[in-house]
Amino acid sequence: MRLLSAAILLLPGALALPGTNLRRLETPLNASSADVLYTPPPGVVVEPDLDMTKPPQTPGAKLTKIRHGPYKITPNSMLPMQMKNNLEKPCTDCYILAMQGGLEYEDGTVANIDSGAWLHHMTMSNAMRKDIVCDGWWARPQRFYSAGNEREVSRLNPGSLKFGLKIGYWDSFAMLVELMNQSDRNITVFVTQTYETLPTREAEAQGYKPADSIWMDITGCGISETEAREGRYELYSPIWNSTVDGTLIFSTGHLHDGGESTTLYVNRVPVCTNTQLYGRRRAYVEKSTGRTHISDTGVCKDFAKIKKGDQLVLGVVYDTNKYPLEKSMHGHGFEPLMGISRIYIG
Ligand SMILES: *[C@@H]1O[C@H](CO)[C@@H](O)[C@H](O)[C@H]1NC(C)=O
Ligand SMILES: *[C@@H]1O[C@H](CO)[C@@H](O)[C@H](O)[C@H]1NC(C)=O
Ligand SMILES: *[C@@H]1O[C@H](CO)[C@@H](O)[C@H](O)[C@H]1NC(C)=O
Ligand SMILES: CC(=O)N[C@H]1CO[C@H](CO)[C@@H](O)[C@@H]1O
Repeated sequence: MRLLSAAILLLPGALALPGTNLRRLETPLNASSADVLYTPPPGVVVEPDLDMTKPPQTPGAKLTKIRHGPYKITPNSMLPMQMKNNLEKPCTDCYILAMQGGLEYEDGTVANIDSGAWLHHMTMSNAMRKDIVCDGWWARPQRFYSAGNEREVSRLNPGSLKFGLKIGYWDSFAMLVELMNQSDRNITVFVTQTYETLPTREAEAQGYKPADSIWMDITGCGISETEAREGRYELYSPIWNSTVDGTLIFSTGHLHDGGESTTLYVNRVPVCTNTQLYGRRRAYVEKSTGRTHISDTGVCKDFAKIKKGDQLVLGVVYDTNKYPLEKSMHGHGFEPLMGISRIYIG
């Protein structure tokens, strides 16, 4: 059951459930979620939230938040995998410059660990584009965004770089979500995706070029999950021989509790390390136990150039002496591990 759901998670587009229920709302972030408890250690850069109450970072751009749901979750349970196809897009004939997933209650306040709600996983894909790494006859739709409960921002125009995901009429978005309720109440939540977008016709869009996403995974083109174990250890992805040339624009790392960092190697040279931060925000501290969970991932920006034939490997470090594993949702053992880095290239 668990494996099946994980397999489906990484194959958005493989399965269609009816009843896409979309609403467009513009609500502020809940203050408690934004409550920062410490500054990242030296060398770790965290991308700021996309904040609907402030003007977008990029001149000429617009922020749009799209809500998906409602999802009702009974106490003490994991909602079975939910798949939605043909999602509302934030725009057409435009570039997506930045994105951020979220989870909120009906009234728009943030739903997070401090009230028992977890955005366990969300993966967004575009059925009109092929995955660059897993591109055989079994090619998958391109996974262009994903988040665990850390809900990180991905940005395609950091610094002076001008890239975006170019979205046209035919692009078709799908989303897979896995949600968890650790509270003793029934809860109703909405998954949100906030986009910063720029119409291609705007003067500010001049000089922008389309980007793609690269999904590096310790299970290669597998189901992204591997068995949890105790101790300090490293896990590696298979080698991917690049089939593209370009600039590595931005990257994030996704690990589960116990994880310390992900590192991307190009021809065996480390080019980027994404460090996981635990409990940097109040919403990621369990109220009853004080236990902290991954709240942020350090990002890399404009960090390398690659050429066709370069060999890319993702290495991830787990250290369960430092950060305890997450107990299984199913009564015994631990949740499986993940090791993923999403990288944008243009
Ligand atoms: C939102 O933030 C306020 C103020 O910090 C807090 O009182 C409230 O409980 C939060 N709501 C939720 C649903 O977490
Ligand atoms: C949750 O909802 C179900 C029905 O939807 C109900 O039977 C149950 O009593 C509710 N639980 C709580 C704790 O409110
Ligand atoms: C990647 O390239 C190396 C050396 O060029 C080659 O030995 C290897 O078979 C290639 N791997 C794949 C999966 O194509
Ligand atoms: C699976 C899970 O997260 N269960 C939790 C649900 O909430 C209760 C009460 O807060 C916890 O005791 C469970 O561990």
